[in-house]
Amino acid sequence: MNAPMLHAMTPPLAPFVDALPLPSRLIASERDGRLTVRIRAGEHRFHRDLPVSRIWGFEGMVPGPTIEAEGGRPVTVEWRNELEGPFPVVDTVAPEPANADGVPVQCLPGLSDGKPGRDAAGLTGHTVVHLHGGLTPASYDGWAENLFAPGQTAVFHYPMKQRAALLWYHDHVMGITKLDVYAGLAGLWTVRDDRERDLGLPEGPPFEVPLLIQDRNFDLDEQGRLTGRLLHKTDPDVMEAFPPFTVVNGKVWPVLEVRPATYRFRVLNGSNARTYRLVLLRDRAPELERITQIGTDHGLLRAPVAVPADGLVLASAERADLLVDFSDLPPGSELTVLNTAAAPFDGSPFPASNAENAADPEGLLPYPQVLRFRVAGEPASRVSIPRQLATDYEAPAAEALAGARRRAIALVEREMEDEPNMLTMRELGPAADADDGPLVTVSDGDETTRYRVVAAHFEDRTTFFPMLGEYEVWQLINLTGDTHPIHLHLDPFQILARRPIRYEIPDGGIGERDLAATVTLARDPDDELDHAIDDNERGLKDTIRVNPNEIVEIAVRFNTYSGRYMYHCHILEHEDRDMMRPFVTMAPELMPFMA
Ligand SMILES: [Cu+2]
Repeated sequence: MNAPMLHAMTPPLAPFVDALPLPSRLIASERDGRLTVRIRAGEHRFHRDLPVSRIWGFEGMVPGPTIEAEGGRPVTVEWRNELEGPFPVVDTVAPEPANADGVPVQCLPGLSDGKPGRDAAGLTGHTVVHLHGGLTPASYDGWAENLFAPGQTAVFHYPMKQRAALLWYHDHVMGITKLDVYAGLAGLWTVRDDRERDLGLPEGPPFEVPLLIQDRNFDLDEQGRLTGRLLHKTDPDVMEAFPPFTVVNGKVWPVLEVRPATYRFRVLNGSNARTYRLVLLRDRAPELERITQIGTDHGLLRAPVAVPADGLVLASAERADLLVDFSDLPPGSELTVLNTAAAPFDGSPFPASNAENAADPEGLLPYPQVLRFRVAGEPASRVSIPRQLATDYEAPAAEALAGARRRAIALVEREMEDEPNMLTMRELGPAADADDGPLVTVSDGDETTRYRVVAAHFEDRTTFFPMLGEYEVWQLINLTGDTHPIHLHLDPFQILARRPIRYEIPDGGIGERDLAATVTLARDPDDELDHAIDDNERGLKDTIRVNPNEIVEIAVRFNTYSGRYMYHCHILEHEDRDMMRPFVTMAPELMPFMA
């Protein structure tokens, strides 16, 4: 089938017919900071024309309730695992990447001749909850191996000593986060504070609206009708699931009625793997100038920024706090949010002016629709956007970083026979002069640094022991063809640089543990990326995109709690297949006692 035919795929569900649901709210201050959340099986309708789906959700809902907390006011959550089987998602690997017509199977509902995975069907409901973006003591951070079984309860204390931000909580079980989150185990968590309130931004309904964006697929019955049964489908070429239906707050392609006013959207990409590049269109033309971004992962930016000219890019787990101005629009106006990012995402640009033509089944983006706004009702006041937002952080000064410990991590994809590829983070340590084993060298033209791999798998020994209060510079070296959103638990970090690289990996250079690679800090002639830091990335981040042919440098400083934490790629299929490593934050006075 040729490309124009592929462009003509008709969605099997009508877009923009369901109203955007607003997740229920659990306001901690109304319950003296003590919350109980039951984790349970439930039923959910993802679209008007779909049968009800079985899900696993917090309070049995998709998404779970939005927990609203106040900075500095601790919240205790009793997470009660009341899950019961059977596991609601059918997991499959289709035997071929495309069907007989050449349509990639990931663009289609149904099993595509894949067998329902028995391992997933056997899951009984072990879970562990992580609050993403939370400054949380290690015991309550949701270590991926510290599971609680159905019938067990975990009481987690969240000090909430942190700035106002949009966080989210989700399952984090070793090896099956991709399945548990896909089944519905995710919810939003906002932290508010007076500093943010003083800015007079919309807070709560109707003008502050959370948008949790995910992608889902569904099974078919023998007559080829959608059953509503959740389907996690991958294929022999693509080990991540990129389902065709975009779901916002639990509905496929919903519509939100807005008044002619300024709205504040708190956006989270909660998808397993898909990166979105969001473009707002009216009358088929982009109107990105309606959008002002005021915040990122860990809250307010120092000053408002425009979104990038191609659109707002959000990889898995990234957040954006947006003000969108509808105030000049007559009733009946319609604006549509489209996604222009093909999958797997590799950072390639796509002009917003061409967003209407973003459908790209080959790029596993058969339906670019995300959400529609319909203007109705009485005008309301326009929000004047403060020119200064946050004053409580600055870019780290050069002096502060001069003596900082530097760490290097190579992101590596290892091709496997007859099973999905393995992705790992190879922690690199200095190679001895005499060391001629497999080495990673990084040269900038003048100087060459020689490394060898000191840890490759989650269960390898810990090599990162950052000291509380001290800056470190972490270098993330991407030696794969895709963009990886790298997430650090605990404190936020700031991006320092994106540097173009070219690299060579000799045949057999990616071993089970070893790695041989020659990295040069210079642009590859075939490289089309600009490797720029977007304005909206110059805030407090906890998840950063590392594009192909790129080193990202981040300034990391853990200030809060000592203990064992994780950092990982937030593509859930990657973190489950070993793209995750531990680190232990250390109180300085304990260092002399470390062997
Ligand atoms: Cu990844």
